[in-house]
Amino acid sequence: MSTECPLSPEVFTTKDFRSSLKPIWCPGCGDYGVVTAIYRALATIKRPPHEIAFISGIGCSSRIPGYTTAYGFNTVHGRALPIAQGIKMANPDLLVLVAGGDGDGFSIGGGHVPHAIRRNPDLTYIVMDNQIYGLTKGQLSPTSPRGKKTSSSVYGSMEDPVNPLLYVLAYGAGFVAQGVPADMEGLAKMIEEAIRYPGFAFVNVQSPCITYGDADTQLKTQRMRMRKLEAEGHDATNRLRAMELAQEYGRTLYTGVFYRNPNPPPTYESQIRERQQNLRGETMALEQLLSRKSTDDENLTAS
Ligand SMILES: Cc1ncc(C[n+]2csc(CCOP(=O)(O)OP(=O)(O)O)c2C)c(N)n1
Ligand code: SF4
Ligand SMILES: [Mg+2]
Repeated sequence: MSTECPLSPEVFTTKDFRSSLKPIWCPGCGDYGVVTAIYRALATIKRPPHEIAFISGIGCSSRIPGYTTAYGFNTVHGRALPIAQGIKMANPDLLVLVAGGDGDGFSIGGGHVPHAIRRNPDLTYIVMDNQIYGLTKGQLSPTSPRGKKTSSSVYGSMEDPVNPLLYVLAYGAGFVAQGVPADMEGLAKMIEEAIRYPGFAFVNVQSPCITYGDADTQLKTQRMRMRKLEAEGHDATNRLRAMELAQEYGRTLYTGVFYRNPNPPPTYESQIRERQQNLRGETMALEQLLSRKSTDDENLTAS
């Protein structure tokens, strides 16, 4: 794709990615911090907004594409990943970001996650994990802790939560990280790294819901609870160790890169490109295909 843009790539700042829409999240919602981290990451990537497509599902968190100047598509609940994959296949040169909530990604959309991972398109998937259905006024989500009392579980949840980190690691995601808006610098850096990773990259953001979330998930508490993987000396190329650490989800608040595949496999779109090139010359022209179809139809009617 042409990078002809009135702005020189050298001068991109966070402002170039901030749209004129004013976010309507509750004051204090963690998603404000996530969108700020995304602006910062995009400013370092230096791709103009018209080369970026930002796809989301439905939820408070899924409003995020509208707050950026990238092309945006606020799609259907749980269907951001299939739509993003289609967009990436149609135009592999676009930088495609996907975002949504824990409900969007691991409840209604949970079935799409393994298939996106095994195809390995070059997408960055950011989940704002607030352990609640925020938009629909605070019901249990797939990541709500056991015992959580909500409008849909007045006596407390009787289910164990899904572990998003272990889930994506188990299916083979090449880049897996977790961040918190309380550590803006760390979050922006890991989103940048996720975008730069050539393949499916997943960032779980513990993004507090101030309205329906628990006190121990809020920004102030995050600052005290977070433990940076880098400071713990974690080797992000060690997948088994990453899986061990990921088991601490819901107990220890690890932040940073859990896993980065040191030998990224080919992306889905690069394999498609290769196959198209290999098959060039063997494929039938459209007129040939259509005339063959009408002959087949005539034979079928005659028989
Ligand atoms: C097919 C369908 N089912 C249910 C809904 C209702 N609905 C909208 S958002 C949502 C859950 C949102 O939770 P989450 O994805 O965690 O996002 P959050 O609002 O917490 O950011 C639900 C159940 C819907 N819009 N479409
Ligand atoms: S309900 Fe929760 S998730 Fe939704 S905007 Fe308000 S604080 Fe954020
Ligand atoms: Mg949620």
